[in-house]
Amino acid sequence: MRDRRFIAFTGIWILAALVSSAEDRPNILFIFSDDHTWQTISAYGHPLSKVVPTPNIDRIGEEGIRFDRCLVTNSICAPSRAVVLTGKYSRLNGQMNNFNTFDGGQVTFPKLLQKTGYETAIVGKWHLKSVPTGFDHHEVMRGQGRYYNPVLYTDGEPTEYEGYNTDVVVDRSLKWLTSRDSDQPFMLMCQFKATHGPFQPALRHLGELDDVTVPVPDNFFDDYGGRSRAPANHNTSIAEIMPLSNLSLEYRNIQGEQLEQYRGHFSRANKAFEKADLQGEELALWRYQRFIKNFLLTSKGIDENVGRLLDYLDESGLAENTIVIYAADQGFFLGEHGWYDKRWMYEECLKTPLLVRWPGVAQAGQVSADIVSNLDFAPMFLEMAGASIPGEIQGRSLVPLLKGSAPRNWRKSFYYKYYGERRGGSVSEGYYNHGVPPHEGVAAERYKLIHYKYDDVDEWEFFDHQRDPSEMKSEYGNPEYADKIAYLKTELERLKTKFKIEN
Ligand SMILES: [Ca+2]
Repeated sequence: MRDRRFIAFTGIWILAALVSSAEDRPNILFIFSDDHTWQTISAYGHPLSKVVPTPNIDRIGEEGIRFDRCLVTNSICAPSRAVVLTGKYSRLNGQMNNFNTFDGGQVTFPKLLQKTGYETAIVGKWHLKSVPTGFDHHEVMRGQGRYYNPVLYTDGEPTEYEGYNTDVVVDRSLKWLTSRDSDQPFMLMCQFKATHGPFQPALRHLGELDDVTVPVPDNFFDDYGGRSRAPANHNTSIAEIMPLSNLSLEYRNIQGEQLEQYRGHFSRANKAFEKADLQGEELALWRYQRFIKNFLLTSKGIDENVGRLLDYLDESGLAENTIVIYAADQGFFLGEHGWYDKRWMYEECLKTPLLVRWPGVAQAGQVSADIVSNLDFAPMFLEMAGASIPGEIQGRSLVPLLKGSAPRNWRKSFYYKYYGERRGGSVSEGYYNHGVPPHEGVAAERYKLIHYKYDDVDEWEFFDHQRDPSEMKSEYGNPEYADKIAYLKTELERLKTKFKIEN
């Protein structure tokens, strides 16, 4: 009798524990932006971010942890999104460039979260061409989407929303959060088009920086000496290449009062420019100011909307049991080396912002200098949700780091590969999109080795970040570094074997 009572009691206790753990599992709000590089997020302390601070995004890190060296495996939009979803390198998930269509049949972390009892949703930018899989609800743009009056698709059905893209994405995210009727925990991916080019701020922010001169990076007028041939053959120059559409107008889908407001702002700017009759370096600097102001004000729209999401969590009582993650798909050049765009293995776009708040688990105010990656996001989400992590996932969960320290065997070196994009027929043989050729390399804590091997080029670069944080002079060939270079070459081969990167 006693035994039976004990068994019944134990059964009830186990059942209660299971129910309780299901209820206690944290919600996950993953806020993900596009090209919103760390230099513009004031938590990272870069001079550019002082012009337009981001107090709401900063708050996530202040109340949780800021990762100072989160590196992407392939610094470009669609591939980064595929790495986030799968926890695998581009070669293994098949999304090597922006032209592929993502194979939505493969294992992704949203699918695994669904299986473990999470309600999942994605709102905003998707950029992977195939229909999103693993989500109970999706409302996504096609391709890049547009900044003003965007169209979101659910199961192929379009709906146009009046307003500014970043505002609309949060309107729709809040709509989903407030109207959901479920006892399950949620995982919401709120994904902004901003700050992707053409850099277009909300109309309310136009003109806010007209009287400001934004600081110019020291290496804006880079001559590309002392490195391989690759950076000298770039096609991402703000001074010469950047299309005017990135600098000024896109009237599409703007009408009436909106159009007048937009046109008025840019015609004032254009008149000032025409009057000045600028040439050479002055013209380059004018183009830089025009670009950076639009970029920073587009960033401002993100920060305001992150504030709306955090306010909602506070007001609804969800904040205590909701993990908030802020990240971008990769970093971006903001005039360093004279460039805009990404793709290169240089630090500006190799590194992406990552801030995580997890009340009661991640102590507030932490800063991590460990090498982490977008490869680690999928296993991190799975561990947060109490789901098991499949062996095929190549990243490592960041949960131990969130709890205060990295495991002793945490990575000290990191493999990177950009595959290059050739647009069939539209450009001459040998031309790579934005002039960025295929390259791979290894980033370590202090040193970085890059290998450019394409067409008739076979060149290496080696940088010492302690002496040369801006990566202006390759030390490859400097005998002082011979042992470091040899070590990183060994690491390159070891990591390629480990991650099954055949070419
Ligand atoms: Ca991007």
